Amino acid sequence: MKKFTLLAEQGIVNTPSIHADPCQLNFSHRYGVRAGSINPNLFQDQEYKYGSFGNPDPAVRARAFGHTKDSIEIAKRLHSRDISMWFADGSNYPGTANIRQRKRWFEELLKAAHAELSENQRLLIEYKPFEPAFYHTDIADWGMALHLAGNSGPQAKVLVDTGHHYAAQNIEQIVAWLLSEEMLGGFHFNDRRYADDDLTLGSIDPYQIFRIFQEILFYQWETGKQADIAYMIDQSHNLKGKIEAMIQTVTMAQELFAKSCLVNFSELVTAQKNCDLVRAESLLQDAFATDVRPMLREWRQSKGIPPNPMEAFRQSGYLERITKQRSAGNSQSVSSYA
Ligand SMILES: [Mn+2]
Repeated sequence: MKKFTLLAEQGIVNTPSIHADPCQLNFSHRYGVRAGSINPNLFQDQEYKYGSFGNPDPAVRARAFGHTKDSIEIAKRLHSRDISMWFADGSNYPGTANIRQRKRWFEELLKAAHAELSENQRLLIEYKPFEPAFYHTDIADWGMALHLAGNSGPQAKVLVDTGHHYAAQNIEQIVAWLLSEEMLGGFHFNDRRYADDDLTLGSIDPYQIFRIFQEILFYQWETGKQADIAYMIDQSHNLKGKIEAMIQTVTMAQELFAKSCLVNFSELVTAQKNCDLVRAESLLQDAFATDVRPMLREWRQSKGIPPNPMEAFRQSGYLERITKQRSAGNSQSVSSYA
């Protein structure tokens, strides 16, 4: 990915897949990439059927916390800054879970997890309204995640997965509020049509991602601060080739980010002040409608990478080579809702 797009230099690592030997992940020497976020897996084992941090059984809560502690330790060894916490915890039927008690357990255990961080590490708390739980989810929205992050300590921030909202929810407004509170820690990017579909970024609604980038750039322009955000990708490609889908994602993100850079913020502020609605709206629409692909091709060439990453990848023959090599080992599959 880095060779073809210059981006995507950090990978998300799910524990416990690397429990056996974290040093296997010696990415930096082998491929010039680093382990990015470490994600404790607190949802796959049957033991977590009734929850992890919110499980009524203290032994299960202790196990979940122990795994979180181990994950933070692995992150330290890999020089990984962010530990991303996503919980499948919730319930399927009214009356079956003590919502307030579970909230207190989350408060306690996330605070305890925060205490394990080294001073440069961060705890990112992700939210999701439903699935796999279909009645209540313990961290269902950004307000709950914000409360828990604030309660945990100064190094805890909120992680926004673009697919983890109800349809029609205004995600860029959530982003603007979290930026304003200096509580936006990172993104899991993907696109969706119905629920948490984990489709390729911008495949359904590219204007949505543009509007998110525009809010970030507007914040930076207005405050003079650099937003410290981990940009991550959380997609699931069952039908598309995974590498090609990732190249699509990165090039789409570059295009949408470049478009959002074209918004003239001083003109936008003036239009907003004067309640010139059409002018303000047009500033976004014109930027979004601009074809930035020729400029990106030039930028890539200036960096010594192929102007068309997808074409270069297809011509490299890498996929055919690796497919042949790995075909025997691909019979196992792992699924995840995160
Ligand atoms: Mn996610």
